[in-house]
Amino acid sequence: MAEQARAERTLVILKPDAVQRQLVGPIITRFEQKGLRITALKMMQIDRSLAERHYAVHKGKAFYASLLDFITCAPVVVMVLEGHGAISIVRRLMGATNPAQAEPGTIRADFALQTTYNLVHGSDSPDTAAAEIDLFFSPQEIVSHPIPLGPLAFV
Ligand code: 3AN
Repeated sequence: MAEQARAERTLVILKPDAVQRQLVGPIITRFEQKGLRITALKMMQIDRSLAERHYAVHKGKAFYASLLDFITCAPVVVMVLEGHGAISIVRRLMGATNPAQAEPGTIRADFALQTTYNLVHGSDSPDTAAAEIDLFFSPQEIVSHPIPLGPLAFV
């Protein structure tokens, strides 16, 4: 029998370019169609301090300042997605960081042209996911809902 991936939660951010280009719906649709469940969702404006904490790992890199400017320039949509293997599945659906190298069929390949404006963020490991979820959501904002009976029971 094939090994089953563990049910996981991951943080996804639809960045300012996704909101301004009105791609929130199409991007969320891809995650939902895959079978991932939304357990938290909100629109917000990321302030400088939150952006610095979220992107701390990139401090010192050439693109750090422009990354902070961009993520704080306009509203974003943040969400927690849940499902078996959610962390790696979200990253595969997103595609490579540079949209020019992303596989066709991925979000970044299909909707974006350049790395600076690559539409979407997804946590890259279980530890990062836990820390990022904690950064953006209080426990009360995360609404766990069991998989209903019926076709969805198989995802
Ligand atoms: P990913 O979002 O694919 O995990 P990371 O974590 O390496 O990629 O980078 C975080 C974000 O920083 C990217 N989504 C992108 O917006 C920006 N970024 C990464 N590398 C570059 C780069 N070489 N030039 C400009 N922006 C970059």
